Amino acid sequence: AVTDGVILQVGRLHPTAERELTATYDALRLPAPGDERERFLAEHGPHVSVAVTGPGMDAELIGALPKLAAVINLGVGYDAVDVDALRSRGIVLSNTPDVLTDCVADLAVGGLIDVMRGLSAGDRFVRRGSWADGARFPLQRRVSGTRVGILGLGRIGRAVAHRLEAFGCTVSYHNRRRVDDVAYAYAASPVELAGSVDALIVVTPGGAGTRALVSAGVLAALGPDGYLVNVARGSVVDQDALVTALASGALGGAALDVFAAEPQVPDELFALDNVVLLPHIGSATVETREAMAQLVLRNLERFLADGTLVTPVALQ
Ligand code: 8YV
Repeated sequence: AVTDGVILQVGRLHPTAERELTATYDALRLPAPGDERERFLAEHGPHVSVAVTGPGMDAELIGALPKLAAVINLGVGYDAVDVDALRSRGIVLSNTPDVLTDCVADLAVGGLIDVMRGLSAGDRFVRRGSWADGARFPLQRRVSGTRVGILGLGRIGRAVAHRLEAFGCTVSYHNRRRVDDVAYAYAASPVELAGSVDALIVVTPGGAGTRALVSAGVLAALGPDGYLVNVARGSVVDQDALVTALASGALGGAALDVFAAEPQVPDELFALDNVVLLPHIGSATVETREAMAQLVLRNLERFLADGTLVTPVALQ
Protein backbone atom coordinates (compact mmCIF):
# COMPACT_ATOMS: atom_id res chain seq x y z
CA ALA A 1 0.00 0.00 0.00
CA VAL A 2 1.13 3.53 -0.75
CA THR A 3 0.00 4.72 2.63
CA ASP A 4 -0.63 2.93 5.83
CA GLY A 5 -2.20 4.65 8.77
CA VAL A 6 -5.65 5.41 10.03
CA ILE A 7 -8.67 6.20 7.84
CA LEU A 8 -10.78 8.90 9.50
CA GLN A 9 -14.49 9.48 8.92
CA VAL A 10 -15.34 13.16 9.42
CA GLY A 11 -19.10 13.71 9.89
CA ARG A 12 -21.96 11.51 8.78
CA LEU A 13 -21.80 9.90 5.34
CA HIS A 14 -24.11 7.78 3.21
CA PRO A 15 -24.79 4.44 5.00
CA THR A 16 -23.07 2.45 2.24
CA ALA A 17 -19.90 4.49 2.70
CA GLU A 18 -20.03 4.32 6.50
CA ARG A 19 -20.54 0.57 6.47
CA GLU A 20 -17.69 -0.07 4.07
CA LEU A 21 -15.33 2.31 5.85
CA THR A 22 -15.82 0.43 9.09
CA ALA A 23 -15.97 -3.11 7.69
CA THR A 24 -13.09 -2.92 5.19
CA TYR A 25 -10.90 -0.11 6.45
CA ASP A 26 -11.44 -0.10 10.25
CA ALA A 27 -12.05 3.63 9.90
CA LEU A 28 -12.34 5.72 13.05
CA ARG A 29 -15.08 8.32 13.46
CA LEU A 30 -14.13 11.81 14.54
CA PRO A 31 -16.14 12.78 17.63
CA ALA A 32 -18.17 16.00 17.62
CA PRO A 33 -16.25 19.14 18.70
CA GLY A 34 -15.47 19.17 22.42
CA ASP A 35 -13.28 17.41 24.98
CA GLU A 36 -13.77 13.98 23.48
CA ARG A 37 -12.58 15.24 20.10
CA GLU A 38 -9.51 16.81 21.73
CA ARG A 39 -8.60 13.52 23.38
CA PHE A 40 -9.35 11.59 20.18
CA LEU A 41 -7.12 13.86 18.08
CA ALA A 42 -4.30 13.74 20.62
CA GLU A 43 -4.35 9.95 20.46
CA HIS A 44 -5.21 9.21 16.80
CA GLY A 45 -4.53 12.48 14.94
CA PRO A 46 -0.84 11.74 14.35
CA HIS A 47 -1.70 8.45 12.58
CA VAL A 48 -4.44 9.60 10.22
CA SER A 49 -3.44 9.33 6.55
CA VAL A 50 -6.79 9.68 4.78
CA ALA A 51 -9.96 11.56 5.79
CA VAL A 52 -13.38 10.90 4.24
CA THR A 53 -15.85 13.72 4.72
CA GLY A 54 -19.23 15.10 3.69
CA PRO A 55 -19.62 18.17 5.94
CA GLY A 56 -16.04 19.34 5.32
CA MET A 57 -12.83 20.04 7.23
CA ASP A 58 -11.48 23.34 8.51
CA ALA A 59 -7.83 24.38 8.76
CA GLU A 60 -7.70 23.57 12.47
CA LEU A 61 -8.76 19.97 11.95
CA ILE A 62 -6.42 19.53 8.98
CA GLY A 63 -3.66 20.98 11.14
CA ALA A 64 -4.32 18.33 13.79
CA LEU A 65 -3.58 15.57 11.26
CA PRO A 66 0.15 15.88 10.47
CA LYS A 67 0.32 12.75 8.27
CA LEU A 68 -2.83 13.51 6.29
CA ALA A 69 -2.21 12.72 2.61
CA ALA A 70 -5.71 12.70 1.06
CA VAL A 71 -9.18 14.07 1.66
CA ILE A 72 -12.02 12.17 -0.03
CA ASN A 73 -15.07 14.44 -0.25
CA LEU A 74 -18.64 13.15 -0.60
CA GLY A 75 -20.17 15.82 -2.81
CA VAL A 76 -19.14 17.65 -5.97
CA GLY A 77 -18.86 20.92 -4.02
CA TYR A 78 -15.86 21.04 -1.68
CA ASP A 79 -16.15 24.61 -0.40
CA ALA A 80 -16.42 23.29 3.17
CA VAL A 81 -12.92 21.81 2.91
CA ASP A 82 -10.17 24.36 3.55
CA VAL A 83 -8.31 23.89 0.27
CA ASP A 84 -5.60 26.41 1.21
CA ALA A 85 -4.66 24.19 4.13
CA LEU A 86 -4.49 21.18 1.78
CA ARG A 87 -2.54 22.96 -0.94
CA SER A 88 0.20 24.21 1.33
CA ARG A 89 0.89 20.64 2.46
CA GLY A 90 0.41 18.87 -0.87
CA ILE A 91 -2.61 16.96 0.40
CA VAL A 92 -4.75 15.67 -2.47
CA LEU A 93 -8.53 15.98 -2.69
CA SER A 94 -11.27 14.11 -4.55
CA ASN A 95 -14.96 14.99 -5.05
CA THR A 96 -17.96 13.27 -6.66
CA PRO A 97 -18.64 14.94 -10.03
CA ASP A 98 -20.84 13.59 -12.86
CA VAL A 99 -22.82 11.04 -10.86
CA LEU A 100 -25.06 13.77 -9.41
CA THR A 101 -25.34 16.03 -12.46
CA ASP A 102 -28.72 14.75 -13.67
CA CYS A 103 -30.43 14.84 -10.29
CA VAL A 104 -29.25 18.36 -9.47
CA ALA A 105 -30.31 19.55 -12.92
CA ASP A 106 -33.70 17.87 -12.48
CA LEU A 107 -34.19 19.69 -9.19
CA ALA A 108 -33.20 23.04 -10.71
CA VAL A 109 -35.80 22.69 -13.47
CA GLY A 110 -38.32 21.37 -10.96
CA GLY A 111 -37.69 24.41 -8.75
CA LEU A 112 -38.15 26.72 -11.73
CA ILE A 113 -41.48 25.13 -12.64
CA ASP A 114 -42.57 25.07 -9.01
CA VAL A 115 -41.92 28.75 -8.36
CA MET A 116 -43.29 29.97 -11.70
CA ARG A 117 -46.34 27.65 -11.82
CA GLY A 118 -47.07 27.64 -8.10
CA LEU A 119 -46.85 23.91 -7.41
CA SER A 120 -45.99 24.22 -3.73
CA ALA A 121 -48.21 27.28 -3.29
CA GLY A 122 -51.08 25.54 -5.07
CA ASP A 123 -50.67 22.48 -2.88
CA ARG A 124 -50.85 24.67 0.23
CA PHE A 125 -53.93 26.40 -1.23
CA VAL A 126 -55.76 23.08 -1.70
CA ARG A 127 -54.71 21.63 1.66
CA ARG A 128 -55.82 24.62 3.69
CA GLY A 129 -59.25 24.39 2.06
CA SER A 130 -59.04 27.66 0.14
CA TRP A 131 -60.07 26.00 -3.13
CA ALA A 132 -63.06 24.30 -1.51
CA ASP A 133 -63.99 27.64 0.04
CA GLY A 134 -64.28 29.17 -3.41
CA ALA A 135 -61.12 31.28 -3.33
CA ARG A 136 -59.26 31.84 -6.61
CA PHE A 137 -55.67 30.78 -7.01
CA PRO A 138 -53.70 33.55 -8.72
CA LEU A 139 -52.58 33.10 -12.31
CA GLN A 140 -49.01 31.93 -12.65
CA ARG A 141 -46.23 32.50 -15.12
CA ARG A 142 -45.50 30.50 -18.26
CA VAL A 143 -42.28 28.47 -18.21
CA SER A 144 -42.06 27.13 -21.78
CA GLY A 145 -40.51 29.61 -24.16
CA THR A 146 -39.10 31.91 -21.49
CA ARG A 147 -35.60 33.30 -21.36
CA VAL A 148 -33.46 31.55 -18.78
CA GLY A 149 -29.97 32.58 -17.68
CA ILE A 150 -27.55 30.00 -16.32
CA LEU A 151 -24.95 31.32 -13.91
CA GLY A 152 -22.09 28.81 -14.17
CA LEU A 153 -22.06 26.69 -17.31
CA GLY A 154 -20.26 23.66 -15.93
CA ARG A 155 -21.48 20.07 -15.96
CA ILE A 156 -24.68 20.83 -14.05
CA GLY A 157 -25.30 24.12 -15.87
CA ARG A 158 -25.12 22.33 -19.21
CA ALA A 159 -27.51 19.64 -18.01
CA VAL A 160 -29.97 22.33 -16.91
CA ALA A 161 -29.61 24.13 -20.25
CA HIS A 162 -30.16 20.88 -22.15
CA ARG A 163 -33.42 20.24 -20.28
CA LEU A 164 -34.60 23.81 -20.85
CA GLU A 165 -34.03 23.51 -24.59
CA ALA A 166 -36.77 20.87 -24.59
CA PHE A 167 -39.07 23.49 -23.02
CA GLY A 168 -38.36 25.87 -25.88
CA CYS A 169 -36.55 28.24 -23.53
CA THR A 170 -33.92 30.64 -24.79
CA VAL A 171 -30.82 29.87 -22.76
CA SER A 172 -28.03 32.33 -22.11
CA TYR A 173 -25.23 32.15 -19.54
CA HIS A 174 -22.46 33.82 -17.66
CA ASN A 175 -19.36 31.90 -16.68
CA ARG A 176 -15.84 32.81 -15.56
CA ARG A 177 -14.72 31.92 -19.05
CA ARG A 178 -16.80 31.91 -22.19
CA VAL A 179 -17.58 28.32 -23.24
CA ASP A 180 -16.61 27.57 -26.86
CA ASP A 181 -18.69 24.54 -27.75
CA VAL A 182 -22.20 25.91 -27.03
CA ALA A 183 -24.52 28.14 -29.05
CA TYR A 184 -26.04 29.89 -26.00
CA ALA A 185 -25.55 33.64 -25.80
CA TYR A 186 -22.82 34.74 -23.40
CA ALA A 187 -23.40 37.60 -20.98
CA ALA A 188 -20.30 39.46 -19.83
CA SER A 189 -21.47 39.78 -16.21
CA PRO A 190 -24.09 38.39 -13.82
CA VAL A 191 -25.93 41.76 -13.92
CA GLU A 192 -26.02 41.73 -17.72
CA LEU A 193 -27.32 38.15 -17.66
CA ALA A 194 -29.98 38.91 -15.05
CA GLY A 195 -31.13 41.96 -16.98
CA SER A 196 -31.81 39.93 -20.13
CA VAL A 197 -33.73 36.91 -18.75
CA ASP A 198 -37.00 35.93 -17.05
CA ALA A 199 -35.28 33.52 -14.69
CA LEU A 200 -31.76 33.03 -13.40
CA ILE A 201 -30.51 29.60 -12.32
CA VAL A 202 -27.44 29.53 -10.08
CA VAL A 203 -25.16 26.50 -10.58
CA THR A 204 -21.68 27.85 -9.82
CA PRO A 205 -19.30 26.31 -7.29
CA GLY A 206 -19.34 27.89 -3.83
CA GLY A 207 -16.27 29.31 -2.09
CA ALA A 208 -14.43 32.60 -2.05
CA GLY A 209 -14.50 33.11 -5.84
CA THR A 210 -18.29 33.23 -6.06
CA ARG A 211 -19.27 34.83 -2.74
CA ALA A 212 -22.34 37.09 -3.19
CA LEU A 213 -21.95 36.92 -6.97
CA VAL A 214 -25.73 37.29 -7.03
CA SER A 215 -25.70 40.74 -5.43
CA ALA A 216 -28.48 43.24 -4.73
CA GLY A 217 -27.70 44.68 -8.17
CA VAL A 218 -28.18 41.32 -9.88
CA LEU A 219 -31.51 40.82 -8.08
CA ALA A 220 -32.61 44.32 -9.11
CA ALA A 221 -31.71 43.53 -12.73
CA LEU A 222 -33.84 40.38 -12.52
CA GLY A 223 -36.67 42.55 -11.25
CA PRO A 224 -40.27 42.12 -10.03
CA ASP A 225 -41.13 39.71 -12.87
CA GLY A 226 -37.89 37.76 -12.49
CA TYR A 227 -37.29 34.44 -10.77
CA LEU A 228 -34.20 33.06 -9.06
CA VAL A 229 -33.36 29.38 -8.65
CA ASN A 230 -30.38 28.43 -6.48
CA VAL A 231 -29.18 24.82 -6.31
CA ALA A 232 -25.50 25.78 -5.87
CA ARG A 233 -24.49 27.23 -2.50
CA GLY A 234 -26.17 29.81 -0.29
CA SER A 235 -22.94 31.80 -0.24
CA VAL A 236 -23.26 32.61 -3.96
CA VAL A 237 -26.29 34.82 -3.25
CA ASP A 238 -26.39 37.90 -1.00
CA GLN A 239 -29.06 36.34 1.20
CA ASP A 240 -30.01 39.53 3.06
CA ALA A 241 -30.55 41.31 -0.25
CA LEU A 242 -32.55 38.34 -1.51
CA VAL A 243 -34.87 38.36 1.51
CA THR A 244 -35.38 42.11 1.13
CA ALA A 245 -36.10 41.81 -2.59
CA LEU A 246 -38.59 38.97 -2.10
CA ALA A 247 -40.37 40.60 0.83
CA SER A 248 -40.74 43.92 -1.01
CA GLY A 249 -41.83 42.45 -4.34
CA ALA A 250 -38.68 43.72 -6.05
CA LEU A 251 -38.08 40.10 -7.15
CA GLY A 252 -40.86 37.91 -8.53
CA GLY A 253 -40.00 34.71 -6.72
CA ALA A 254 -37.29 32.21 -5.81
CA ALA A 255 -36.73 28.47 -5.50
CA LEU A 256 -33.96 27.82 -3.01
CA ASP A 257 -32.32 24.50 -2.20
CA VAL A 258 -29.35 26.09 -0.44
CA PHE A 259 -28.90 28.80 2.19
CA ALA A 260 -26.18 30.88 3.81
CA ALA A 261 -26.18 29.05 7.17
CA GLU A 262 -27.91 25.69 6.70
CA PRO A 263 -30.10 24.37 8.17
CA GLN A 264 -31.19 27.90 9.16
CA VAL A 265 -33.65 29.54 6.75
CA PRO A 266 -34.53 33.22 7.25
CA ASP A 267 -37.90 33.47 9.07
CA GLU A 268 -39.10 36.17 6.69
CA LEU A 269 -39.25 33.62 3.86
CA PHE A 270 -41.72 31.29 5.59
CA ALA A 271 -44.65 33.64 5.00
CA LEU A 272 -43.94 34.19 1.30
CA ASP A 273 -45.98 32.11 -1.13
CA ASN A 274 -43.71 32.98 -4.06
CA VAL A 275 -40.71 31.23 -2.49
CA VAL A 276 -40.01 27.50 -2.69
CA LEU A 277 -37.86 26.29 0.22
CA LEU A 278 -36.02 22.98 0.00
CA PRO A 279 -33.67 21.29 2.51
CA HIS A 280 -30.56 20.94 0.26
CA ILE A 281 -31.76 17.89 -1.67
CA GLY A 282 -30.21 18.46 -5.12
CA SER A 283 -28.35 15.16 -5.09
CA ALA A 284 -30.56 13.42 -2.54
CA THR A 285 -32.05 10.53 -4.49
CA VAL A 286 -31.51 6.89 -3.56
CA GLU A 287 -29.77 6.27 -6.88
CA THR A 288 -27.47 9.29 -6.88
CA ARG A 289 -26.47 9.10 -3.23
CA GLU A 290 -25.56 5.43 -3.69
CA ALA A 291 -23.48 6.35 -6.75
CA MET A 292 -21.77 9.14 -4.78
CA ALA A 293 -20.95 6.70 -1.96
CA GLN A 294 -19.52 4.20 -4.46
CA LEU A 295 -17.37 6.91 -6.03
CA VAL A 296 -16.07 7.90 -2.60
CA LEU A 297 -15.11 4.28 -1.96
CA ARG A 298 -13.45 3.93 -5.37
CA ASN A 299 -11.39 7.04 -4.68
CA LEU A 300 -10.31 5.65 -1.32
CA GLU A 301 -9.46 2.24 -2.75
CA ARG A 302 -7.44 3.76 -5.59
CA PHE A 303 -5.58 6.14 -3.30
CA LEU A 304 -4.59 3.35 -0.93
CA ALA A 305 -3.51 1.18 -3.87
CA ASP A 306 -1.39 3.59 -5.90
CA GLY A 307 -1.63 7.09 -4.44
CA THR A 308 -3.87 8.43 -7.21
CA LEU A 309 -7.54 9.41 -7.21
CA VAL A 310 -10.39 8.50 -9.59
CA THR A 311 -11.88 12.01 -9.52
CA PRO A 312 -9.20 14.37 -8.25
CA VAL A 313 -9.84 18.07 -7.72
CA ALA A 314 -7.18 20.29 -9.34
CA LEU A 315 -5.93 22.49 -6.51
CA GLN A 316 -4.08 25.21 -8.37
C1 8YV B 1 -23.85 17.46 -0.54
C2 8YV B 1 -23.79 18.82 -2.53
O1 8YV B 1 -22.49 17.50 -0.63
O2 8YV B 1 -22.46 17.56 -4.00
C3 8YV B 1 -22.65 18.63 -3.45
O3 8YV B 1 -21.92 19.60 -3.66
O4 8YV B 1 -24.19 19.90 -2.26
C4 8YV B 1 -24.46 17.66 -1.92
O5 8YV B 1 -24.41 16.54 -2.69
C5 8YV B 1 -24.31 16.20 0.08
O6 8YV B 1 -25.06 16.64 1.16
C6 8YV B 1 -23.25 15.27 0.54
O7 8YV B 1 -22.64 15.71 1.72
